[in-house]
Amino acid sequence: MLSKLSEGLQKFFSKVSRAGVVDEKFVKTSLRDLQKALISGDVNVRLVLELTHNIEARMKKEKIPKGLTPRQHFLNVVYEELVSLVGEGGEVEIRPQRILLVGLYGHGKTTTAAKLGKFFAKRGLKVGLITTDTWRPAAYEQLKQLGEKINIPVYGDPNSKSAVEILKRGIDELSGYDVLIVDSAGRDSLNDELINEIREIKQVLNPDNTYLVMGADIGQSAETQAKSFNDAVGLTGIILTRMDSSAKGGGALAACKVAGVPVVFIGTGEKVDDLELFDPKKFVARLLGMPDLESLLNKVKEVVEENQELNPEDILRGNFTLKTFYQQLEATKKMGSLQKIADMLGLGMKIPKDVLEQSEEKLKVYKVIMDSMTKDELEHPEIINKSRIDRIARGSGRTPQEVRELLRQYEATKKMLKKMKAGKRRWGKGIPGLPNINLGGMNGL
Ligand SMILES: Nc1nc2c(ncn2[C@@H]2O[C@H](COP(=O)(O)OP(=O)(O)OP(=O)(O)O)[C@@H](O)[C@H]2O)c(=O)[nH]1
Ligand SMILES: [Mg+2]
Repeated sequence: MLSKLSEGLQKFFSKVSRAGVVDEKFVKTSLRDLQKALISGDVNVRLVLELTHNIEARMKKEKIPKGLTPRQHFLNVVYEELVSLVGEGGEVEIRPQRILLVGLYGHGKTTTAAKLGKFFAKRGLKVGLITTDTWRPAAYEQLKQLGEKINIPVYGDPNSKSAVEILKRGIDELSGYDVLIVDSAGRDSLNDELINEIREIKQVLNPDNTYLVMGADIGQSAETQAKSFNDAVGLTGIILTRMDSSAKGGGALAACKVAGVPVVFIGTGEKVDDLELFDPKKFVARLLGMPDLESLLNKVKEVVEENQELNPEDILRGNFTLKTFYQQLEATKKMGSLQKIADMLGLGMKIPKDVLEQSEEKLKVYKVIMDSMTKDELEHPEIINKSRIDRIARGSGRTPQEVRELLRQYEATKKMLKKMKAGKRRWGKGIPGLPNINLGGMNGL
């Protein structure tokens, strides 16, 4: 979906991830890439400038939250601003209701009527479809066929010329149904004839929701179209179709936000299942190629809150014991798979599967070994001699070599921290609250 915009955004994110220093100058120059990506997605230039201005202002004004690196803070701000650019999403209630679909020719009303029907039917509601389209030849036939595919009754009358008459009869015919979805006729433009027809339909139907069905390929012109339909007939939401095949979806979404009408669903293909509730956070995260971004950000926050003593600065200043190392591993585990963390940090790297498995396996082994250590040993690893190694190995059911390897890893990490303390390495890519652990070639995580 929106592959070009997505590509541009991902390029921007990976550039940020690779940057040595994320300072004011870097923020300014890298935002130019973000602007290019958005403009190529037909996002209105004024909105793009506003967005990047907001990001710059927030970077200047806001203090970096405890536990986040400047890079993570920057990515987070960009993510939040992108979410707000594409809108707020709408509310869809799963309850009996009447829905009217309106829109211009060929934007996807009929297809969407069937998709919506399936959406509510899947959620246990009894759905009926009505077509009042007396303009398009074979409009009834088209919806009828779709209805048969999804087992939903369709009312229409190809011989009648009166939308309102058909509608009245349809409502009678489908009186026991929970959800009625009305597919109305389109026109080339929003002319008086169409406005009057929709108003008459609304009077008879008294819909709970009136959705404008609009193809995402109109990009930023969605603003005018949404505004004029809203002014003329009143809308409760927008369904943006063809998000799968248009490069301008980003622009269309931002335009709907400006028009002040929420996008409630997006159409993502020609099939009856290709309809999604529009969730701006999920949408942006997916555009960025990081579907779990939101939940990971939350988890990182939780972990940072729970592990105040794991604040990098404190660790740099104070004691890095095996106990701290152990807490690190626990925190890492809580955050989920290493690949997810790498994705979240925008490292843009694919961790080879064998390394990944080995590393996660290793984490488990280390944890088991440390569970067999005494408090004293965890706090003062230097007291662990050969006989203690043997005892720990026996207690944990692991080999003395593995215990030694853990101690070596701990020593290596400790050394690295010392170096960082001496300012030889910049603190940059660490997981919030977690010093870099050397995990079988995964330095830098
Ligand atoms: N790729 C893609 N195609 C879609 C989507 N929604 C609708 N279409 C296609 O768009 C074309 C027009 O769809 P219709 O549902 O007939 O549009 P309409 O608004 O009812 O058209 P009129 O009745 O002429 O006003 C069809 O070929 C659909 O398959 C979508 O989300 N993605
Ligand atoms: Mg139609």
